[in-house]
Amino acid sequence: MVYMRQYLSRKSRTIRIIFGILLLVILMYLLSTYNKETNYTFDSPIAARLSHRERPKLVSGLGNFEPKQIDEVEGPGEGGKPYHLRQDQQNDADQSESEYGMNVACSDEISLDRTILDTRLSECKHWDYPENLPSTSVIIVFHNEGWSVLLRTVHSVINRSPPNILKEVLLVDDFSDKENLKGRLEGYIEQFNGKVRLIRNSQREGLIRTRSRGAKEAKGEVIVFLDAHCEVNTNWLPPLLAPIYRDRTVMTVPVIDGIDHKTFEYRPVYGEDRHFRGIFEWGMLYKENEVPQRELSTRKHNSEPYKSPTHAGGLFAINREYFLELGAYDPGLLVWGGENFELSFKIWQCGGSIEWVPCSRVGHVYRSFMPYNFGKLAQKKKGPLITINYKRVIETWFDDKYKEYFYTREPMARFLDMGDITDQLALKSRLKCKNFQWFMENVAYDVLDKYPELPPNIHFGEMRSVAVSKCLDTLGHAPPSLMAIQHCHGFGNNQLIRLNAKGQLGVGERCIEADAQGIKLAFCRMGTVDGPWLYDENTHTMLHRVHKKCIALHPQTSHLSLMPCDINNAYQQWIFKEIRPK
Ligand code: UD2
Ligand code: MN
Repeated sequence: MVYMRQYLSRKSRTIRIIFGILLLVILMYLLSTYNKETNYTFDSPIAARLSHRERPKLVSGLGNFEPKQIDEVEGPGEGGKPYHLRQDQQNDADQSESEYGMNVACSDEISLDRTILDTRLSECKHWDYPENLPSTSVIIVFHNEGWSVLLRTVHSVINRSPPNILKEVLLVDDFSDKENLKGRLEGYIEQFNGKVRLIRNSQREGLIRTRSRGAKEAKGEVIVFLDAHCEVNTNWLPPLLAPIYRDRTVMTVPVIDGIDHKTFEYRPVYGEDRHFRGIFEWGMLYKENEVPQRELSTRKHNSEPYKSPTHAGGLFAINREYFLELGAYDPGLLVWGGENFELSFKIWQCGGSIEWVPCSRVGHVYRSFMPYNFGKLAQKKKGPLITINYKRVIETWFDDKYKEYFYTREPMARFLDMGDITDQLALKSRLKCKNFQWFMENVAYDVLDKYPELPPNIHFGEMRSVAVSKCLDTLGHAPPSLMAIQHCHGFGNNQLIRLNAKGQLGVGERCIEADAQGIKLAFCRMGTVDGPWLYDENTHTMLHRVHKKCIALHPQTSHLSLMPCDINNAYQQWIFKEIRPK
């Protein structure tokens, strides 16, 4: 009995001690969260948006991740300044520009660890993010990139990412044939002690499939894709990861600054107070539009993330498993183009969202031209690959009404073979994805303001002169530029003229207009789909209703201009002929 009592009192003492310790732990925890709440200057976007129910997820507190200080360094291209080669290096510069579409000779002179301009809003330095952000694989796919440009991308990621969050940089070589990329790369990346990993395709797959492969092979919880000619800016990674930490179905996109392809100058893309987001026109050209008030007003601070209908393609972060659950990219999309829309529509329509993150900045070199061909994959296809990709995307994700706008803008696409999209449609119904009308009303509500619904075409094809049997042609010149007359080649392209039911005459997304100099290719007036033209099916003349004159070809000079209409003059007569893809 005594023994029993002793036992009980010992037991209750233990219980009291345990209880005391527990109380102390709870007290300390409360004290520490109290400190966390009061210590930071700004509401963190993540803390601010976490509801009370979600808050316990924030197990390890908040951190700011800003570098202590950034030293000023002198040297070529330091601080992101432009670097100009000496006169006697000009040959190398020209040679590398024609090989790579950028001045790799200039890049070669600049340190792989160079400093760049911090282009962020000053507010950005004050945000706090969860300390236990998801581990991240940065995936860089490349095909025949310049050595120093590719490796500066890698160095910038290593130098400017928190080491405990950056799981790896995964380089995926899409079958490059340049000797240095084939031979020296393995040796070079040894200095990163396994943090940089390299895998290679055994045949050319194109960037889209190569990215999907990278996603499968990556080890991080989140994957971030970068083009192979980028430099990430100060503290770029935590702000990209925080929204994904909050919600794994958010894809995040950094703001893309420009790196000059001739001088490697690092330049901020827009001024302090302006925010842009990704939209599209009906020919599926990617466009950026100032963020509408409806979206801006949902935020408290100017540097907070905002929602965007789509993205440029190259640079973004996404939860790896979520990306794979969405089927990665449609494997039927080949090489280049349209994959940005496919992923965007899929994410939004199937329950996820896209946010652009002003506090995450990454520089990208826009090349002067595309230095590679599309390889064997493209040769097997009939017709232009990019348009085929677009067709797959719109046939999967658009409603019928919107598909018509695409075919009005890209009439030849109707005749292209896009392959089988059964799997894509099955995924769409399995994930119970919403229709395109929902997307247009709730997400991409600014698209129709800029690119209204398109009236049907009355004619499309080549516009041939009855007098000389040659065709109206843009000569591939950028607007504003004079139109000309050329041998009819029957391939469309610069000779694919469209006339719509509201009198707009155009080539692709551009319009044909007339002024004192002649008949010109011009930018269409934003937000309009009409025009001044009236085609007479009987006399074959093209009347400008405002000037009350007709398009005429000069018999001697072949110059095109407006002249008083003369229905019997063959130099004012035009025949439309429909073109089919060859
Ligand atoms: C833009 C995107 C790009 C991609 C493309 C459409 C940005 C800044 N860039 O074109 O990421 O979405 O639109 O598809 O948004 N590459 C390969 N295999 C190939 C061709 C290219 O691995 O067959 C690599 C290339 O080395 C580069 C990346 O893919 O690292 C993107 O190619 P790009 O830079 O030529 O595309 P870009 O910036 O013109
Ligand atoms: Mn690029």
